[in-house]
Amino acid sequence: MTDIDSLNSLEADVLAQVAGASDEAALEAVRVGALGKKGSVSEKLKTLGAMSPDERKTFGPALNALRDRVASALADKKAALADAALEARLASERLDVSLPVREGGLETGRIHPVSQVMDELTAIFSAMGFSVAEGPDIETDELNFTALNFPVGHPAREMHDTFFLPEKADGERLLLRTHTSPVQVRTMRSTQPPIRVICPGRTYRFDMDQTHTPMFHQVEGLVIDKEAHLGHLRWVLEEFLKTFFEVPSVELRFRPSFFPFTEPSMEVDVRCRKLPNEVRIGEGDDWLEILGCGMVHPNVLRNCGVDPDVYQGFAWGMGIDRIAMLKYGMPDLRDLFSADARWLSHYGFRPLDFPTLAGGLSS
Ligand code: 2U9
Repeated sequence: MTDIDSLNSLEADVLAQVAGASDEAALEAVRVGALGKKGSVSEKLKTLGAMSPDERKTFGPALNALRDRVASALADKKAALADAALEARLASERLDVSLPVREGGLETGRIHPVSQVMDELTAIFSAMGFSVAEGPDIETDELNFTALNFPVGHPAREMHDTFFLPEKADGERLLLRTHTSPVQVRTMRSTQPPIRVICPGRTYRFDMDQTHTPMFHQVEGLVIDKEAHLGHLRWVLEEFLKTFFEVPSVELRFRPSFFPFTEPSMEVDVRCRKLPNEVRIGEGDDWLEILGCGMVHPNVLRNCGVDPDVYQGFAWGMGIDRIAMLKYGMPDLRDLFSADARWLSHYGFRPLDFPTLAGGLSS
């Protein structure tokens, strides 16, 4: 039996439940309990069908109004709960942006001098129009030796003290590259000249003493063009060494040498002053061997798909670890690879001080 009193008490009961709901889940339960399919208000609305027309005239509008008031109370409470939840989240996630920055990786982390020198090489040679190429540490005998004009069985292969990997099922023996030259071979085979490229990276030789580690870093450069000649090579090397060592001038001395991949081949000394604890480049009466270079051998050009009757080129190579030690005054090569955090915090570079020609390479 429906009467106005029972409707009033139903409404009071539901509104009290709405008011008492403490979170969105509880409020949803109240909504289902009142307005859901079998909710208390919905059940009342269903009784309208069985009423006489007179009763319906009274209770129809009363019930609909009740349902609307309950729905609007639910909506208001939902909005209030959402506001309260947001306020609570804002309060709990409050950040004081004026607090000093906590010391993190940028303060304590350091860039290894070898990485720094590689970044410096990239900055210097990019400004001269070179790009940087990389290749895998594990290479084929063909790319590391044969393409570079090392005849099979030639003693020069032995001189490289190569680390070979175990022989594969097909008899091929891969190796750890003994120089970055295979990268230039790959570049020549995939790129139309003119080519200007530097190839920095890790290299490996079975050698370990005061001045050799089994893994070391090299950078090699290659220029291939119709008229690339030794005059260009000399200019490139002088410009590089001046910029790298941050001195106004350098003097170079070219001595004849031999490499299978270049003809003629030369070793290059730079004028320096050898002091007890440092070597100063660009002054003094001493000479320091710093790199090797030459004109790319016609056999190498042919092996790399370049016509030696049309193109010629020059190449050079040097040890990155050695020039890093020279520039930054690190006395022992082995320290570079000892992973000593104290050594790195002393000799390392701040991560955001990226070397640029305009900003100063090492400042
Ligand atoms: C291709 C053609 C020519 C790269 C060159 C040298 C001379 C050289 C040594 C210096 C010190 C290696 O780290 S080290 O022991 N390198 O003297 N390297 S010319 O010539 C190339 C390379 C690739 C296709």
